[in-house]
Amino acid sequence: MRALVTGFEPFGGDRVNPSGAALAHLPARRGDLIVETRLLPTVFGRALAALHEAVAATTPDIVLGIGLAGGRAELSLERVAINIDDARIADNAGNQPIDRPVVAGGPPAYFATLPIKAAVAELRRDGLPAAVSNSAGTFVCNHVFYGLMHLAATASRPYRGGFLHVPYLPEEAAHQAGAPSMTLAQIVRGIAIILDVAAARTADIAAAEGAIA
Ligand code: PCA
Repeated sequence: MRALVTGFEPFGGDRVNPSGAALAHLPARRGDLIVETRLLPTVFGRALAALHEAVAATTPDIVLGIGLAGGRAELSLERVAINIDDARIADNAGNQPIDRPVVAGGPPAYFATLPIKAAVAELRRDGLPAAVSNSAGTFVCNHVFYGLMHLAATASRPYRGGFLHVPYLPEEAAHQAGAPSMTLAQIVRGIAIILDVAAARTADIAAAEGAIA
């Protein structure tokens, strides 16, 4: 089984993006799961093009997008991706789309198909603050989340998809009074736990469907 995990470049004046920084620390393999990683540009359109390329190259069973949500205190498993680009700030190429669809003619929304409740329970059991979130925003993260779910729904080779928003690293929060933070080691541990839960559930479903022996 293969997982594709994506993170983002820094944006909005931050020096580091924990979602991108975490990628280098993920193991290439966890049990039977092969873990592929890709850093995406924080740019509308280009991020999705890079995601499509990565999915074609890695043929994943699981796709987990990851991004920074500065100000959040918990690892946030996103429940829903919406078909809207509505940027409060410019992306890294100066684009600032307002009220535009991610995919013209696409459905209004997609739900994550990774086991988000089970993942949150496991993260909390491990002592990591975690929650289900009902909005991934309307910036590049939601754009990629919607795009990855749309691709899963329309591609010839479907996969289970989801999105994780992570808090600031302490070194970034140190410059934002009152902002909560989480260490890179905790974020990396959290991602590994989410992948374990997703892989176990995906294997159960595949076995039940007779897709694998
Ligand atoms: N967070 C932004 C985009 C890139 C990232 O890491 C977001 O939440 O949309």
